[in-house]
Amino acid sequence: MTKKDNAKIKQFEDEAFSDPKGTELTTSLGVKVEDNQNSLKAGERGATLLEDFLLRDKLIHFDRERIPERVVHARAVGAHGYFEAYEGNDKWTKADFLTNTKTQTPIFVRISTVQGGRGSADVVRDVRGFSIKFYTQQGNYDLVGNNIPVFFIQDAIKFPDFVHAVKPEDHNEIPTGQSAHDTFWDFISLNTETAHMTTWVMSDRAIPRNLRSIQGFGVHTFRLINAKNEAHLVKFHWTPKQGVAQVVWDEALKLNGKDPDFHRRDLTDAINQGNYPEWVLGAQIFTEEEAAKWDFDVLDPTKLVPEELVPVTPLGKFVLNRNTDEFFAETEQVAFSPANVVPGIDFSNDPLLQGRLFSYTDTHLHRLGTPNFNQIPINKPVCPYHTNRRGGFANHDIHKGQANYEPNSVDGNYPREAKGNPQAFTSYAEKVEGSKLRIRPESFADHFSQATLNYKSLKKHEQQHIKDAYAFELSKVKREEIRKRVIDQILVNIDLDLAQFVADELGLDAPKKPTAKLHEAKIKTSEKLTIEAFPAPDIKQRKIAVLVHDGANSASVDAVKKWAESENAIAEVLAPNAAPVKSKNGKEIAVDGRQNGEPSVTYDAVVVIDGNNLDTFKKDGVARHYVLETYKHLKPFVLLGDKEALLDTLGLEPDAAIFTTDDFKAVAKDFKAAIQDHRLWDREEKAKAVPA
Ligand code: HDE
Repeated sequence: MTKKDNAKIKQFEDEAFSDPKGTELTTSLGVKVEDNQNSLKAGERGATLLEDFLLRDKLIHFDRERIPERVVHARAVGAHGYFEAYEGNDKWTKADFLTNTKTQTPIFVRISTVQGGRGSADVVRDVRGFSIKFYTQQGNYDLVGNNIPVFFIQDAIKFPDFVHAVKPEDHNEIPTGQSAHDTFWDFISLNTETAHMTTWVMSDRAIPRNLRSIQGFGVHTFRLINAKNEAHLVKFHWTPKQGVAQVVWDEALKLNGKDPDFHRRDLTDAINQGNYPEWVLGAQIFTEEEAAKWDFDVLDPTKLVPEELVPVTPLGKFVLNRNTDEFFAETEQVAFSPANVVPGIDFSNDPLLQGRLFSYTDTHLHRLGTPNFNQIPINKPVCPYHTNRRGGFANHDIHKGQANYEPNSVDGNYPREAKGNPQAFTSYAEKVEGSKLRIRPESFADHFSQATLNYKSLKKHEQQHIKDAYAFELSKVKREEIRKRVIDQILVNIDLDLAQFVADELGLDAPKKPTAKLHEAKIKTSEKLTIEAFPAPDIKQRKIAVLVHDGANSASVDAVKKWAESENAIAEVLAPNAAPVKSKNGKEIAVDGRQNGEPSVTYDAVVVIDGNNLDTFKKDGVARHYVLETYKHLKPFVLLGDKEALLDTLGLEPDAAIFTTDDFKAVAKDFKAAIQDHRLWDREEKAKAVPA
């Protein structure tokens, strides 16, 4: 797919789904509508006539506007972009989009939460789904992954039980978008294979700062096949060039009320702003022989391959550069499936993956209501396709020729099998033998060593957040026997200190030694599991709240705005109300929003402008809360002018992310570095003293 082809597709889309500007309203059949306000009545005050086809056309469609929401991953945001391959991938794969470095492959990405319904909030503690559809010249390839490298369960047959347990409870549909409830933890406590994944879901990975700063993982082991038909096993990773970042738990809780669309808005804004998010798609590539030597099974989706064993090979990069035009037509109707592969990529026998290969298509048949769902524009391949599939609801394709079967003689046996064509898909001839069994392999029996590996590999503050998250979630569990079972059967087998902390928080006892027979893992810590391994390279698209009152120094406002612009960041001036404020020299300062309406949790940093009377500030509870909350959430702020007095009033001590100065320029460099770091974790202990 060349840039020109890309442009052609866009032009075709634009023509087919034309812009409404300058057009008049019509019915679905194109009849112009003269009156869209009144239905057709028998007399001025009379009954509505059945004859009113304009009314019927409108209501009949409206009545059917919803389709079943996804049973999981219902809440999402979607965006378009492109993928570019790096050189040298033909060693591993013959997939055209991964080896042809001269083309850009169009992609569509959908990022989702798992538990909540379509209308739930964004910043819940949850896994993020991260699906990518590559519209390649060899057909559509879908990478349907998560932002966490492992999964809860080992076998697809357990998935409906797991999902029932995590979703809102059956009897009252509570809670929304949360795993902090009895049935989820009951399931966890009774299925020790979930231990590793729960350390990730209780970690900061599950409360991302934004969706531009999450990693993606294919989770399962897949295969890459090269032109010589040689196979390598792979684990896919995609790593954000923006770095990885989280919010603190109190921010997450507040964001869900103050801006439930926080993540969706952020992604859309960044793309509109031209700050296109980018990820490097890579893979850990290894052979069956290498994998056979490791002390875990690569077919077990509750295990990751530590990067100490196999580093990630970069394969290409992808960029998101276009927002959707219509949420339903694109983000809601897009149909991903791990079964959508192209020549050069194949599956492994991971029993979770094997079940997924069936489940997604089955879901689409239910949700989209027709086997023709691949003809919906967002799902349609961009390469030519020739099938003998005919009929079915909502068939859009009009086929030419007489033959709808193969082989045929009436149309010269076209479309015919692509026999011997290296572009055709052939399954990797993996040798299989064995008895038919419902069995879990012994090599899947170690449920704890990688849970411990993950926990031990994290920084102190990340470990503390995990402790706090287990304590928070379990404190919401009503049944004491479930709380106890999580401590006794899961936590003590991950880490004794973790178990003791959670037990203390819940007023329970923790066993003093592990209760399971533990497997001694060869690798004890891994460098790439901490978020700190993925720092941000800049402060592009970060949002800075600039607080002003009447009497503010307009020169300082200008200096902050100019600096933010030079960093590709966003400075927004917030005042007590939306009216412009008067600067100290009588100038009007334009205002972007109200301090009350644009809360601190939606910003990365704050600057309090000098010039306004300190007493005014002291009396303004909203502004003072703004600064206190910014402090509480470990974010940097600048207090211009004589604001050290304010620090005193607020009872805050100076630290490395608080800047007091008369001249913004003097602290701009250090302020930038603090914003780049996102949060000052060293402040966390002290910040506990500040009320939430
Ligand atoms: Fe999914 N999953 N899943 N899942 N999953 C769905 O498909 C399923 C699993 C993931 O943006 C559903 O179209 C089974 C792992 C994402 O549209 C459904 C099993 C991973 C998305 C389904 C799993 C995922 C889904 C619901 C265990 C990470 C959103 C609606 C065998 C690698 C896709 C739909 C999108 C969605 C089934 C486990 C990721 C029901 C049976 C592991 C990102 O078909």
